[in-house]
Amino acid sequence: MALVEVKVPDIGDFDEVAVIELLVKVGDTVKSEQSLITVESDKASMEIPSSTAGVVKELRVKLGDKVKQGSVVLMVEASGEVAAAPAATAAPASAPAVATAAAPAAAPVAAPAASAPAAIGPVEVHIPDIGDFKDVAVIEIFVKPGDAIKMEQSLITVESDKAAMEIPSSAAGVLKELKVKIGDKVNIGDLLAILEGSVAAAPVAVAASAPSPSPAAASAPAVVTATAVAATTAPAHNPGASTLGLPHASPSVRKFARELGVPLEEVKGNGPKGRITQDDVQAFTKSVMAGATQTKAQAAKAPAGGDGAALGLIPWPKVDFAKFGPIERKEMGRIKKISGANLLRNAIMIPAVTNHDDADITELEAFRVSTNKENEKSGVKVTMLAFLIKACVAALKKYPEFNSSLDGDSLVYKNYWHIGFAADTPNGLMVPVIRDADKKGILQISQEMGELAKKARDGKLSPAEMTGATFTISSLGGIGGKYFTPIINAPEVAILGVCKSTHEPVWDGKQFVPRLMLPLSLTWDHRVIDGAAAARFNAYLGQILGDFRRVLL
Ligand code: CAO
Repeated sequence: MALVEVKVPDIGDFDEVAVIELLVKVGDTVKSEQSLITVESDKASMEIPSSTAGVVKELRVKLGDKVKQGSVVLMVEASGEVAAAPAATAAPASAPAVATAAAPAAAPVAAPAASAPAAIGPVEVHIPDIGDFKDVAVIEIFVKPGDAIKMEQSLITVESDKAAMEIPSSAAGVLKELKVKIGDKVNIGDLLAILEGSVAAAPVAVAASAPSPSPAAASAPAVVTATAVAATTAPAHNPGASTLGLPHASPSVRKFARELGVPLEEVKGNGPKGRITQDDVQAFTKSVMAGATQTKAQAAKAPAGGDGAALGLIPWPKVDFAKFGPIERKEMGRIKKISGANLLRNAIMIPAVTNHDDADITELEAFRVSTNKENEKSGVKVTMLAFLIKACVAALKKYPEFNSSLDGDSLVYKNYWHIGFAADTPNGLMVPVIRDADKKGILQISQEMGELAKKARDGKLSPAEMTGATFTISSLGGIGGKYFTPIINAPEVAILGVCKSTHEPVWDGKQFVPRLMLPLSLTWDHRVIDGAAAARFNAYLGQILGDFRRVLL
């Protein structure tokens, strides 16, 4: 198979355009017409397609290189398939395939009618010669009626499937009317805008070639054609910054973002000189889907206090409480606001189910009381929660999906067991984390819990002490209650709620006997965990709490 040079085709009057993206690497199999690199001038970026199918053997350009028509882009071991257009010319290496079509004509086009240099009054701006483009879509509009438009100022962006380009105004004035809207398909000569109130500063060449307006035509709008994108007077484009607030991305990335509904202007570019790549768009989408990022549109739809508009719900009731009696208004604390937002997201986004069960802790409580008596002098008090943490670690090891997290379509199983516990503090709910609870004994866990709970109440927990939990326990055992439905602490997939143990009559096969029963409420994410697994988890937890020796098995 022959090695074929793939060259930059005819890209219009562009000279020395920069390579800003490499879309293939050595070893890749490319199809004919597949985009190989993206190049960019000061006003347009375009993808250079391959005129040959085959395997990439060598890349002859790198990021930042300047290329022009005829520059060798890469070497392909050709498989025989040749682009349709180039095949006709039998010049596979440098055929002007799509890139030629993508290349906007640089030269101003003669105006079809008068364009006097000093014409004052309405001025029509038309779509210039934009190469072989036909029916290109308007994808961005930068101006609105009433805007003062400068000569060369970009009015709109049009895009084909391979290139995007800005169409600048060839006249200065106030925009009276814009004749296109997003999604419109435009062609050379289409009326783009009407300006008025200023001098129609059409390119001299155009004006000079235009016939003098006849007296009859004097009051009619002067007609100029916008210069094409490669106007030499246009300010140099800084790829690191956005153009007129436009995000810096190639046409294919823009198209990709548009298909996903991603607002490109909110995506941080990690490509060369801050360019937004397809990976950036994907990462942004992932982050939004995971709830870690909110788009501006989402934020606007969900005002503080969450009126449910984003969910299509009826508005939150607005009540003048003072009408019914005296009131006092207090701003919610910072922690309550933060935890509130998290709880709301978790409650809405997680298909959560709660299983309730009871564990017989008669013997365990007796053991705990005697241990505390023995250890009275140590100052460390063993609480039921410490046993619960240890028991949960054993259950999490037996049922690892409870110790996992969802990441897109994948489940991340964690081989560490960091257990968070909800702590009630004067400032609101906090969740300190006991790290590596599997490696710690009950006494150490009790001691750490005491220290962390105190730090939480004193508002001294560090972020590191509140992150990384794989499972959380919320114990209301010291307060009361029977069962409740705790909200999962995302990205965890389950949480155990514990209430106050009480003596209850339990049938032992012959008679009812008083046993100390601990109410357990396990909430789990139904996307990850099935009801049967949850029931098994609770049952196993109950067995361990009933006889802690099972942990050793
Ligand atoms: N059943 C019966 N008694 C229990 C019990 C249970 N499940 N759990 C604890 N107790 C008892 C303890 O033995 C202790 O009694 P003594 O003082 O007689 O020994 C008493 O209740 C107080 O315990 P505690 O609450 O101080 O200690 P703890 O280890 O159980 O809990 C902590 C520590 C930090 C979790 C707890 O103080 C706390 O903040 N709990 C609230 C958690 C919360 O707000 N959850 C809701 C989250 S959702 O909004």
